[in-house]
Amino acid sequence: MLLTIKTAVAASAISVAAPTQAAIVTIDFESFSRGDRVVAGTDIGGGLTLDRDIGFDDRGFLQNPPATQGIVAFAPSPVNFQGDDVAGFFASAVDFLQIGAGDVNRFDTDVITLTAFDSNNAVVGTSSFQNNTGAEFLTITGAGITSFYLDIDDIASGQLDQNGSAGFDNISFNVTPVPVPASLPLLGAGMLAFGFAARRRNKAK
Ligand SMILES: [Ca+2]
Ligand SMILES: [Ca+2]
Ligand SMILES: [Ca+2]
Ligand SMILES: [Ca+2]
Repeated sequence: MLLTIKTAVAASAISVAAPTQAAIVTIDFESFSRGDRVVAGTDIGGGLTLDRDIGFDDRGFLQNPPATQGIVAFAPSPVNFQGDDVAGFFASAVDFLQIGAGDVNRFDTDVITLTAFDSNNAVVGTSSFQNNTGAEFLTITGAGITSFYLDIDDIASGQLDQNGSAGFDNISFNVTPVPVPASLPLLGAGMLAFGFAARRRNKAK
């Protein structure tokens, strides 16, 4: 009997430890051209969709390598053609998110904040910068990220302008390995408890 229990525990432990592949996805938009449009809700790579249409530019206004380079995406709005806020949604949770955002190292001062949320819309992490020198990388690490909001603002005439102007590029994320079904570790724990109970019964005899 005890042997059977041990075998079951060992089998479930092997299943838990089975290697699962992390999948790093990087989106640099180089397959697009200026003038292209991607409509809201399209999978732009790795199961990432955005809440609004995006356009692309390669004329340098939005480029500050390495954070943004080559073809750079932006979310045009009626107020600000050259890039406003954008939200993203992941088909599967990620535990690492990095986005390059900003524009060329002149013109205005940009205030850019990336916030990552879990499936309950709780904040997993934030990353932000303010500068007039160019695009930077925003990076968030944390389990269970299923969406993000990239808030792009400008400081114009000393006032924070909610209608920012900046692009985004080089989105990287790590799709969290699919966890082993919860029933397996639970089964193992259950078997262990059963085993202890059996041993206690044997001792009592
Ligand atoms: Ca690019
Ligand atoms: Ca700027
Ligand atoms: Ca904004
Ligand atoms: Ca700007």
